[in-house]
Amino acid sequence: MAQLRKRVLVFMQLTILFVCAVLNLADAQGLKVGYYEKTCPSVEKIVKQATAKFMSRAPTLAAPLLRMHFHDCFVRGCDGSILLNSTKDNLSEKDAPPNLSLRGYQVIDGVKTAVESKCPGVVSCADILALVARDAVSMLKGPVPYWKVPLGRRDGRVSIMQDTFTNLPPPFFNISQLKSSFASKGLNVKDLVVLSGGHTIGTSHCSSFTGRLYNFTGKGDMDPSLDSEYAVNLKKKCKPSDVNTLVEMDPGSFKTFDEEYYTLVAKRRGLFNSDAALLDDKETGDYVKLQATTQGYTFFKDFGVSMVKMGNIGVLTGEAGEIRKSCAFVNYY
Ligand code: HEM
Ligand SMILES: *[C@@H]1O[C@H](CO)[C@@H](O)[C@H](O)[C@H]1NC(C)=O
Ligand SMILES: *[C@@H]1O[C@H](CO)[C@@H](O)[C@H](O)[C@H]1NC(C)=O
Ligand SMILES: *[C@@H]1O[C@H](CO)[C@@H](O)[C@H](O)[C@H]1NC(C)=O
Ligand SMILES: *[C@@H]1O[C@H](CO)[C@@H](O)[C@H](O)[C@H]1NC(C)=O
Ligand SMILES: CC(=O)N[C@H]1CO[C@H](CO)[C@@H](O)[C@@H]1O
Repeated sequence: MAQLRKRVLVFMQLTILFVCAVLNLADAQGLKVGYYEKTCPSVEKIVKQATAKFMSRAPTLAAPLLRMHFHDCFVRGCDGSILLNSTKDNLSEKDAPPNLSLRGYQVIDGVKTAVESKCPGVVSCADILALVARDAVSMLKGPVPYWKVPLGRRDGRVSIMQDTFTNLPPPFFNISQLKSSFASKGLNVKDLVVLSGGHTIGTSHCSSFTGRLYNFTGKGDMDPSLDSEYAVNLKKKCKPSDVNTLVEMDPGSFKTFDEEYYTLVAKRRGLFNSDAALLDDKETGDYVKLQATTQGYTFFKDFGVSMVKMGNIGVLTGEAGEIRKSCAFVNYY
């Protein structure tokens, strides 16, 4: 009897150890909601108020701010490296061609200043960017997704322009290239189709997709996977070598965070090859079709889940990195 009790006890201890190990693993990144509870309890309020000020003046900033967080996370992890300015020796991520349409750095700097005035040297720029991306989206008109942002990221000290070429998926990627790009960041096929839904807001330069309209295979042709009526409209807006014109990615509702993106992709009206490619895989294709209909609509909830996963990519925690004083520059010691 005593032996049985002992065995049960050992079993329970092992179980507890195992559960702790699993929890620990899940928490290995160390980010948590409310991370600044003791050190800067009002941080979320300050960020929200400061972001709201910018958003009330320029609501279209939500799209580039969301995209900025994506670009930060895919290059060297979510460490604020996208925010660093070039130095005399190094060109930084900011100055890479894929940044062409990134804007809103002044929002991050403004929010950082507001946070610093209350809690100097405590909150990282990487965390501020993650919060601003969420807040800017949640301030758009209409129903919007909302998610809790785990915090505790530290800022990196390195930003190299070339890193963007190898880490950011370009708009001409096909489905297998997209899947492996996301997999290399620890994101799965569902995250790919869900996060692509970010293209429900914002605008694109013609140059990101004119390859589909003119000379697609070098025979003066157009991408056959693009709806021809839509292609005619796009050709009216974008001449072959146009690099300046902006078009709405989700025409008619590019300011609204809705499921229209999936409706368009399902109708072969996705703007980039990477959008259209979502129809070339069973899992992503099924998801597109499901979100395009009202039954089974889970986009908002899914988006929050995948944003949290994206926000965990390669984060610096603990003693790694630093808390930048100014988001555009590493600290000077
Ligand atoms: C799946 C791979 C992706 C590719 C290939 C891609 C590519 C692009 C390209 C080429 C643009 C237009 C840039 C321009 O010409 O101005 C763009 C815009 C945008 N992307 Fe993506 N993207 C991807 C994933 C994402 C993700 C994960 C998000 C966020 C969750 C995102 C959010 C946005 C937003 C909001 C814009 C509009 C920006 C603006 O209005 O300035 N994209 N994307
Ligand atoms: C840092 O870069 C941003 C955006 O490229 C620019 O607007 C700003 O003036 C730069 N700051 C300094 C001090 O050079
Ligand atoms: C500058 O570039 C070098 C080599 O690419 C890199 O090792 C260094 O960390 C970079 N410095 C910054 C501040 O990004
Ligand atoms: C995607 O592109 C790569 C590289 O060009 C190619 O090897 C692969 O076969 C393509 N996959 C699909 C599904 O088209
Ligand atoms: C189309 O592409 C082919 C092959 O790259 C090139 O030889 C031709 O000049 C291009 N035509 C136009 C109109 O750009
Ligand atoms: C906002 C910003 O920093 N844009 C830069 C993007 O990169 C180009 C060079 O490719 C710079 O000229 C822009 O200033």
